Amino acid sequence: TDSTTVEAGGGAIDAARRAVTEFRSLHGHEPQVCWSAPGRVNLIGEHTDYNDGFVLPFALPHRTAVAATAREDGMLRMTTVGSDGRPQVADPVQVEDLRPGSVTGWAAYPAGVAWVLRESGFALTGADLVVCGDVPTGAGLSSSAALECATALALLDLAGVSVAAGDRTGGLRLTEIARWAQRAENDFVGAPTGVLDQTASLCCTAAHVLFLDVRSGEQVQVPFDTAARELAILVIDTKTRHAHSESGYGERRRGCIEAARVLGVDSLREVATAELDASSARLPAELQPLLRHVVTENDRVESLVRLLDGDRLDEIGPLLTASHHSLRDDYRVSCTELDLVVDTALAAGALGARMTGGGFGGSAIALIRSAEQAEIEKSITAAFDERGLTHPRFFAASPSPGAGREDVSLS
Ligand code: GAF
Repeated sequence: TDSTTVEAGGGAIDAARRAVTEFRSLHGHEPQVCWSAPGRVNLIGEHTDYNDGFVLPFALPHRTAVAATAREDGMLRMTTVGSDGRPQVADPVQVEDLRPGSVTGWAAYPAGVAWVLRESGFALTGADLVVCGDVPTGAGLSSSAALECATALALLDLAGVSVAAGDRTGGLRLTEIARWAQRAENDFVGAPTGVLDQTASLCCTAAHVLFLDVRSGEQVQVPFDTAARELAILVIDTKTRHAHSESGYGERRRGCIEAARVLGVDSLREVATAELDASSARLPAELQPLLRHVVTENDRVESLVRLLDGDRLDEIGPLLTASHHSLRDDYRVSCTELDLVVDTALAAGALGARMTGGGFGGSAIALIRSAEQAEIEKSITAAFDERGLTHPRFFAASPSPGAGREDVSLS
């Protein structure tokens, strides 16, 4: 089998056109609204979001679109249509009957969003939703956040909340919507994730990475133009997801909460670099590496932003690699496949490489010279071959627009 190079995502128009077309053929009429939202990669700042720290994601060109029409009977009907064209219809459910755990599988994400919005006081009268998209699933590229965010925006639009592109949305800030989408994932689906993925999906803009300070909510759009330097971010999906990924994530998160408790701070974000050694000495041995990762990772995000501000994008590679080593050795959320991608990419000429997202499988990114993309992909595929591992999937990604409303007449 050959290594797979997937096309960069078809983008907003493709996902939306498919969702609108499928909606029409399933329901026999036009949808009232269609919204789409992207997946993301995180350039740096991993496992810092739930420690109130810094993250630096950008949106992928791959998107999930939700075409929707309001219903009057309180019923939520959800259908997803995969690239094979086959619709998967979830069991219809009354919005007022939604409870955490009452919907499972892919439909738990849109149902969870409907539940949160209703709990937050929005009058939802039911809806027909049709979901289409091309964000790779199970690859650590935030397909769930894309689905949550597109659903939230579509349901709010149907509820008459004016939601426009940009940061102010008829009194609703995108950051507020991100918190609801996160709550859907935390409390309805039951995954204890931070707010990185939802904020990225909603607030990222084309040609920028998004600096987010989770504690203050401050956001800065930082220009990130790899093409101008003949560089690229190569995304490598290892197509693996280790069974303990969810329990491992929860354990790390609980470890950070415990470390903050012992140190008497609200979050590990409060520990300054200069206090690292003294603070570490007050922790039990097993919590010390967690603290070290969080403090040094926040530092790396700030250093990387300083390099970008100074127009020194070609110098960020070592920070990416240092982040990977910290996640591998201190935070211990990497795995054989991710380490193999990173080591092989670096040996083949990448300027820097790291796992991205939660870890325990999923995807890595590498900063590469564009001209070397094919060679680097070949080396990684050969390394996987040698170990009898499934071939990874590759694509080069540049920062793409965040969530937005689609024209339903476009198809
Ligand atoms: C996952 C989570 F969803 C994010 O909130 C974040 O914690 C990330 O892992 C690690 O940085 O994507």
